[in-house]
Amino acid sequence: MTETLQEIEKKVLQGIRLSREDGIALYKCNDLAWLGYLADIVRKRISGDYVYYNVNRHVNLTNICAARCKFCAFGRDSDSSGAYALTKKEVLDMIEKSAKDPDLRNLHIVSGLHPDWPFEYYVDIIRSIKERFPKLHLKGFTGVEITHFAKISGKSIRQVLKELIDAGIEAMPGGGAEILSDRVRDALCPKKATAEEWMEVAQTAHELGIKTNASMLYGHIETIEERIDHLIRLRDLQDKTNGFQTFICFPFHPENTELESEISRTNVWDDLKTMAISRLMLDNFKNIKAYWVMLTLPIAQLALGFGANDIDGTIKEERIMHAAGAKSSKALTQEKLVETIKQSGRIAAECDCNFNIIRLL
Ligand code: V47
Repeated sequence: MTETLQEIEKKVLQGIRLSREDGIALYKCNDLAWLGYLADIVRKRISGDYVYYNVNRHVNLTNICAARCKFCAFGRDSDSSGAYALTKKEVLDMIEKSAKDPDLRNLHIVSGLHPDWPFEYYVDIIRSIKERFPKLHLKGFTGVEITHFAKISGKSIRQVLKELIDAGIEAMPGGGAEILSDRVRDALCPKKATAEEWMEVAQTAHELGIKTNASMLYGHIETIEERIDHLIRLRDLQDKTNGFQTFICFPFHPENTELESEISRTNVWDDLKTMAISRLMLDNFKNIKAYWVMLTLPIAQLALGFGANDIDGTIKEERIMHAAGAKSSKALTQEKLVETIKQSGRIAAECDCNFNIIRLL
């Protein structure tokens, strides 16, 4: 092992924060077992032996999207085949069906940036869901959607967030962060929130008392340095606000995207390395998610040994990653999730969208 890596190991064992150079050195290291060993030490120290999961349903209100990011296979123009936009009745009926399952607790609401819907439509939908299903916890709208709502309504980000919180939003998902670099965003997703805007939404939400998630979409045109800078930017904001709940790595899935002919799916080595390095760099995040939808269940289970302590939820019907060729199933039973966690020797902790524990298994 090189001297640099030995120094990094010492720092980790002593609980000393890793630098940008350390992060880059970790990416250059191919001793995957060692990376997992270090990440697992930090995982145990920060979050113990619980692995969080939730019984949830994904709600994607529309796939019609004004941004049309190059990495996305879900978004459509309004006149393209497969485009859809749900009415309030359709949304409520869909949730009604899912809510027949008495264990359903959380809704995860992420959608395209519909070019014609007014902000009031979203507020009305959230208020109506909360009125009809008061026991469901609502995690909704990425920083990109919030920025879009501010633009179409002429309101400030703070005002948009206040209205959504007042309507029933209790936490926010981590999507839309992609890579927090203007170079990458200008090339892949120039029509949506800039890195600065995404960060402003997260900070404002935290100031208003709402917890949010954070993510990183990797394995496309970004450099290793940009991945590490992304993690450090999130870590810096977390130092200020402590408002991030969990961090999710999204390995880029190229199928049916504009990048399909140029870029292939990340390999499992990169996925596990990125999981471990995220755990090591984000020393002020309590939770790191192994999103089984993207990783597939066996690799998500393995990632529990590489720093992860959150495995997401039952989902019911996943659309965004499956549009891009995800090979996992579109839903899981609670039993399967619990079994997957327990096989790793850890304790399954069912939680709501704010990581409040509902029960331990
Ligand atoms: O912002 C889109 C990613 C995100 C692709 O907070 C892709 O717990 C890989 O926010 N390959 C939206 N990734 C989904 C999202 C989410 C999902 C699950 C859990 C949570 C959470 C949040 O999906 C987008 C983008 O980063 N994405 N297309 C793709 N082809």
